[in-house]
Amino acid sequence: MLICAADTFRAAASDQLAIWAERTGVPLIQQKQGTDPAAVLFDSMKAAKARGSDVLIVDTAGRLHNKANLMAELEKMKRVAGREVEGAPHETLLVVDAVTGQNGLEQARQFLKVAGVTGIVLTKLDGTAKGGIAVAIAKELGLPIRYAGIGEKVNFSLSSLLNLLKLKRQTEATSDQVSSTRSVGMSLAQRFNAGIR
Ligand SMILES: Nc1nc2c(ncn2[C@@H]2O[C@H](COP(=O)(O)OP(=O)(O)OP(=O)(O)O)[C@@H](O)[C@H]2O)c(=O)[nH]1
Ligand SMILES: [Mg+2]
Repeated sequence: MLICAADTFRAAASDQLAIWAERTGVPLIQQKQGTDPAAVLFDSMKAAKARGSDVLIVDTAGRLHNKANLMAELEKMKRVAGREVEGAPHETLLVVDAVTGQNGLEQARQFLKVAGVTGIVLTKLDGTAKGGIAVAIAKELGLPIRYAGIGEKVNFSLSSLLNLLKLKRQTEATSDQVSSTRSVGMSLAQRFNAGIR
């Protein structure tokens, strides 16, 4: 697995991601602030191929759906990904904060159109907001809610994740043993359960 820090817009984005990469033991490809995100993506795809990584997770900068140039940047990234690896990006997730109001639906509609979003990540469910907008998006646009964020923790190292999965299979326990979906570990667990590599 490899992480690509393609949020080159916000000064701290790459540094924050580096902390999570370190905590989870996943290598990170980053470049200096202001670099074309499609260029970081290109390098990351080359690196993922060279290292034989099965999964490349790409973090992109948040943007307003009505900023045409920023939406075009996303389109470009999608093109670059598809040129380097057939069928990529295999999944494009839109992160929706649970406190997002009704305009989340319009945002999702635009991101679906431009970036071909395939699923929703609903964050901050540990707060008081219930994230009803994600249900509206899922219903109206037919997008699955793939992950839910309930606070920021790393639950697993890779080895403890594998142990957990073994344990889960033995006990046929349900996924409520796994409490945080924000961590890379949880994504792996879910992918494993779903039979996706
Ligand atoms: N309570 C809570 N806080 C969260 C959760 N996920 C993220 N946060 C916090 O929300 C803030 C924004 O998180 P980021 O990960 O920077 O959000 P982002 O979507 O990447 O933002 P941009 O890329 O700048 O658009 C940070 O202060 C995080 O610590 C969550 O599931 N629960
Ligand atoms: Mg971000």
